[in-house]
Amino acid sequence: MTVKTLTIPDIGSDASVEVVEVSVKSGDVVEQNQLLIVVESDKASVEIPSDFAGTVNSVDVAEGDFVKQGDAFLTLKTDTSDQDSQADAPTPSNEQAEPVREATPPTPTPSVARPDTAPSANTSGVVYAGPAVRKQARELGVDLSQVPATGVRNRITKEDVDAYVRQRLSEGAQASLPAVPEVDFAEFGEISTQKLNGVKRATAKAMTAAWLNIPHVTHFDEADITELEAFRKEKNALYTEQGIKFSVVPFVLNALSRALKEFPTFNASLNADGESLTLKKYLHIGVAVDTPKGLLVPAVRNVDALSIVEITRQLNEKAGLARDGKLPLTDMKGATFTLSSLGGIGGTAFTPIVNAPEVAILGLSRAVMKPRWNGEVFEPRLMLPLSLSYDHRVIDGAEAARFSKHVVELLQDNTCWPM
Ligand code: CAO
Repeated sequence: MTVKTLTIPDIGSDASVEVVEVSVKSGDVVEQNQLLIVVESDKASVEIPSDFAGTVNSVDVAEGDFVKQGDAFLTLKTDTSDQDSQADAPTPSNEQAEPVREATPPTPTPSVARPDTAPSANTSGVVYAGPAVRKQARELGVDLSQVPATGVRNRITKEDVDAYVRQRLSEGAQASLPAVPEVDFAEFGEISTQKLNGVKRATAKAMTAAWLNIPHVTHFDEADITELEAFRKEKNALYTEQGIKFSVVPFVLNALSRALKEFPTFNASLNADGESLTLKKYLHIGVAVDTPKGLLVPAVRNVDALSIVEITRQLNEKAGLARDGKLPLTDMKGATFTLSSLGGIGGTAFTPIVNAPEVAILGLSRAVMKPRWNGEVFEPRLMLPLSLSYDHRVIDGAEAARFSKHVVELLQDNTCWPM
């Protein structure tokens, strides 16, 4: 039995380097090539394995110490004679001392899965990983004992940590979103495939995010727009020569701008901490436009400062650009509330999805004549269906009912349209 003093080999640097990991303690039985300590310069980590098999007699460095080439760091009791050792031991070669990302690994304990088996979580409790990997794991909050190792002799590599994080994330996503069954439709008849264009893909992404993040409630209401309809027709006749034709939409935009001033939480966004709102003092209302490529939502800016004629002009211009595929991206940014009108097409009500990070959206369906009881008789009145979807984290049902009622009242008041 001889006691050998192990010294720091050539680590490619004359400067002192820090001991960042001591993997053995006095009394440990180590095998040849088993990792003893790891040192780290500002450029790389170097793992220093044992040149011999034996029992650790003393560890003469601790984490945080600084060492340089030639410094003694450990003594080892070994059966190998000096002669044998010269023949058997890997001389402190460049290969070992060379800075490595994942250098020569230690021999695994028998309970650790062999690298040629499928990677599985480490059940031995012994984790073999270099400091860079440990740092990465600390930053990502990863428990290295859970990471299946694929490195040489069961060392955990950076790629192993990445793969583990990816797997956990996908498991998490799957856990919160059960998969829809995949069906081979061709089994049941002829099919064809249609690729979704960019607009539809972007809409799908935004709608999924909004649907998953926002607890939606939709509040339904009706506005009696009989008087407004008469007013609109009258104005249409007056403005025909100027080439302007009003639909109900600009009137609703104006009514909304006034209602949003009264109810600022509808013109807000919930902050990422979920504990505060950003209230916007500007009123840019996005208007959903049906285009050949899909749904685009240009914003009509500062609606509160615009007349009905100006709103109509802006809306026509932006809807035209959207339909021609020429709407600048900037025109689709910055909306604080959205209006989606399906009134020109049909339907009695729908449940629009809030355009996050906005907190509410108003849907319009087709106005129809309905019999309304006036206290004495039924009267034919033109009723406009409103569908107000809102983020229930921000807006209470009663608040939504009040907001909706206020919009209805504004639409029924024909005295204050700024033409
Ligand atoms: N009730 C009855 N008639 C209505 C109406 C309503 N609520 N809204 C519009 N109309 C009438 C208009 O007066 C017009 O009639 P005329 O042809 O007799 O003049 C006709 O329907 C077509 O109107 P329009 O849709 O062309 O114009 P608009 O100003 O009402 O709407 C716009 C503009 C951009 C909102 C609309 O064209 C559009 O693209 N709507 C689709 C929005 C959409 O896809 N939403 C779904 C998004 S998912 O939430």
